[in-house]
Amino acid sequence: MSFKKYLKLYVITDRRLKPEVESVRQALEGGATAIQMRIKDAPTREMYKMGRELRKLTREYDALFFVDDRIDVALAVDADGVQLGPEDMPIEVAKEIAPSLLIGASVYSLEEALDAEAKGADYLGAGSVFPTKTKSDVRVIGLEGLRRIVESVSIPVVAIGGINRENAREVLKTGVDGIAVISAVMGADDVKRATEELRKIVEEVLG
Ligand code: TZP
Ligand code: MG
Repeated sequence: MSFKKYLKLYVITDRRLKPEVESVRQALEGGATAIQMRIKDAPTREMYKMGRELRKLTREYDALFFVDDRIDVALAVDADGVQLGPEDMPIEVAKEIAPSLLIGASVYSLEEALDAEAKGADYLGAGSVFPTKTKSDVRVIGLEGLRRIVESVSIPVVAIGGINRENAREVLKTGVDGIAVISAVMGADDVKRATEELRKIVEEVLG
């Protein structure tokens, strides 16, 4: 699957930590292979405008671009894909509406992972691997929970939740295709450098 190699360092925006455009540029400079625009509670027009800018930037750096939750915004800005959780548009409906988009499913258990794969998800965002302050009320599945998911599905898996440069190696060794991070990159003083460090670890383990 040709998009798989772009999942290895998947960086997600968080405007509570950094404004999107400059932080995404720095993450791309540092070697992010995919960017997800994650904005909760902003007017649709604002998301659309930001999505257009980030789409342009990700093209310049040959990175994939995903939009969280919003299939309409993903389509409007010509994103590569959309990330859908259990409360978002059902995967099978999203595939019908937007056959051109990659569908990433956010899953928090083995059961949800198998269900998302059966419904046609193109890849999984599986977590939360470790406790995280970034998203409230997430279930922590641990490295074992993650490993079970990786072993049970045949679509690519990106690990998410509490991943940083201290624990990235052990996460990558579970057999995932990539790691997704918010605070390890967006919470760093130097976004480019934090991304570079993670990319180095990813290259060491995944090649
Ligand atoms: N989904 C599961 S955990 C999480 C999301 C969006 C938050 C990840 O953020 P961080 O800062 O990398 O732990
Ligand atoms: Mg969602």
